[in-house]
Amino acid sequence: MKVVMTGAAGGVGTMLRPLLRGRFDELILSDRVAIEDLAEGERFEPADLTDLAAMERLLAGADGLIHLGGQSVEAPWDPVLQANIIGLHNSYEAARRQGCNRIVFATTNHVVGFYRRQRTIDHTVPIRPDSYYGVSKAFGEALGRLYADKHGLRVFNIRIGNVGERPLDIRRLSIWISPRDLAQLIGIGLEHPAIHFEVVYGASRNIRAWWDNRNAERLGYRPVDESEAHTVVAHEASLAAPEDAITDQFQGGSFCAMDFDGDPSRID
Ligand code: 15L
Repeated sequence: MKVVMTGAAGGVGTMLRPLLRGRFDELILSDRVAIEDLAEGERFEPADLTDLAAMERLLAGADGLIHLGGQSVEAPWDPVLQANIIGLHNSYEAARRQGCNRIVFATTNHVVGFYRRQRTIDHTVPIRPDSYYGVSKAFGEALGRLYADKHGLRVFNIRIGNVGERPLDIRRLSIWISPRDLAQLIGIGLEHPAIHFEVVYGASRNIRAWWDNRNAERLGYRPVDESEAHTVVAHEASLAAPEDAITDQFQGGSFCAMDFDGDPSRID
């Protein structure tokens, strides 16, 4: 299997590389920024998501795409538009034209960020984006549905919480995913024979989870890491930087509070 990873120079890509290396016949790392420290079994090909022809060259002969590329936090509209709307359309269209049939799309918890922390939500709830970034990832999920239903691509959307070696604060105890659990989910997305279009949450075994992730479990996901092992450090971090009154009500945290001038009492 020849697999391409976009956004491979970013934080998540860098954590995943050692875990995915050697797992496929070929792993091609792509980004706008060059990757110099290539290991055996890795190859680098530059590509800009906003350049359809470059994306087609990148995906020629590929069987799978792990799409981490694009804007990964909130930003003004134009960079979000370029990377996550135009760039994502280019990625899907290039995949379709080149016969790259499997897409693992790194979407985000910010697609559903305005759900309250008391709620447990699954992959079927209506979207509640908390930012332009969250809206753009919701668009990405919808575009994936179109390419699955209309063009037969197999699309696996991972609504990632927060990836890291450990949860950074109390909020992240509910949404954290370790790099190896994320690598496991990506493997399911690329290899599970029965995927048409799926949405799962990218979370480890977190007992404080806000997400019912039975859809991932149904597909074979068995997370091995649990956030509870890191509670002391996470609490210390949150004590040092307490959340404001909007941030601490909603699952999306500070993404909800940015530019907020709404009425929280109307958000059920
Ligand atoms: C995300 O989607 C971001 O990519 C990441 O940097 C974190 O901010 C994360 O969400 C989060 O919600 O903590």
